[in-house]
Amino acid sequence: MKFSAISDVHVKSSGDQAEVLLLTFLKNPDVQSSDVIFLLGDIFDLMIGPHSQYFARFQNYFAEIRNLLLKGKKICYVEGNHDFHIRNLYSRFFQVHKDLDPALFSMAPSFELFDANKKIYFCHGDNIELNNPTYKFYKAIVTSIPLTYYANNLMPHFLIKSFGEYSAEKSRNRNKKRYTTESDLTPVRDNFRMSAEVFFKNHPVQVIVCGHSHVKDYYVSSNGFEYVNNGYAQNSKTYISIENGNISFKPVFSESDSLP
Ligand SMILES: [Mn+2]
Repeated sequence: MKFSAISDVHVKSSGDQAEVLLLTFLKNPDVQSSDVIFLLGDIFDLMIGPHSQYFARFQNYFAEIRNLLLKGKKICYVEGNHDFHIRNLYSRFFQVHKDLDPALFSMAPSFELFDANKKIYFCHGDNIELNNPTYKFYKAIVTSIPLTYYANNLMPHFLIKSFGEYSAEKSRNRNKKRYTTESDLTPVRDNFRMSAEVFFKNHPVQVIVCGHSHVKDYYVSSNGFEYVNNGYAQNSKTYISIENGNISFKPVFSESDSLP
């Protein structure tokens, strides 16, 4: 079996470089020949709640998802910390597109598959990350029952949009600071390797695929598992391919694509 996975694309608006990358990934013939396509969170920089405005704002993306589903492709989506409370958005998508098979699309906090004698675990990465109490607190709040209800039923779309523009600016500055030099990357990379080790102890699998850290990494543990992270997609310009249990990074753009 062949699996293709991407995360942390952080599409802000239609037509930006991140969207070009995402659409090129979804149209890539190698990706389209996969048995399952995994979208592992933070695909969008801000998508919260089931607002149908997203269908118009990101019409190219939804058109491509429609194309893939029409071809019978399976898509698995894990919500990230920038794109969440979107389960009902996809329910609406399938209500509008009644010709599509909703069984081809799954959304879950993580996915576990068995192929080529390997148990492969797919997640966003925030669920396994250790040593980030501020983030854990934030996550507990935004996924709490009252806020989930608010995001799904009451929160107006324009409020999310203006909040997003504000927080995107903040995270741009933070990412610039945090992820530019090697000395800055190493602690994050090592914390994720350690997080994978701790996860593995309680949950033995052969492959752990995640994102969230924005640090691209492939690590073979002496305990007998592999950990792979595609990093910040706009930097790496790659995706993760797992074919018959063999893991590789593949370029999103082929020679014939015009590179951004
Ligand atoms: Mn994230």
